[in-house]
Amino acid sequence: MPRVYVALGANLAEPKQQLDQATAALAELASGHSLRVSTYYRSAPMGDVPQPEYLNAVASFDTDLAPIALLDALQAIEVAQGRTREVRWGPRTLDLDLLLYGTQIIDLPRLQVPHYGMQQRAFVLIPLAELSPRLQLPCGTLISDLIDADMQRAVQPLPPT
Ligand code: PH2
Ligand code: MG
Ligand code: MG
Repeated sequence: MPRVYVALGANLAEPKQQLDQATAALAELASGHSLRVSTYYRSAPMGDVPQPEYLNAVASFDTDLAPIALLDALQAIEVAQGRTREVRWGPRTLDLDLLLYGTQIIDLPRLQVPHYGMQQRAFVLIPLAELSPRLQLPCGTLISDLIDADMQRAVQPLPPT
């Protein structure tokens, strides 16, 4: 059964509650008790749209769902949590991005895996490395080799409550 990695992001409507609720929904997609979730990290918004800071995390789990069925399930969770059609790079109640699906490379109109931006984004790589420090991308790149000191400084762990 493939292990999948999903990036979570929120910057509207109580971001911490959005991530907590999304985590509970992801548990329903996970086989057995395979769901793991990173620390939540605060970061400044990437991109040119003025908007509140983000809360980001990464989840991993094992699943029987095929890639498109998983994408549908992730989008249904986004919609259930109030996601509407919005501007690209703009604010959102919840964003769930499929980062990795086992070791597969997927290039479909609706789904590109590995996620196209993940290699450059501190708010993805830092929580990903927290969950799986020795993880490799399908191309063989170690994610730990993509992280530098600037990235470490770009995210602030949210203290557990
Ligand atoms: N998502 C965006 C745009 N900008 N910035 C941060 N820090 N985190 C995000 O998840 C994010 C962003 C649109 O998906
Ligand atoms: Mg998205
Ligand atoms: Mg995104």
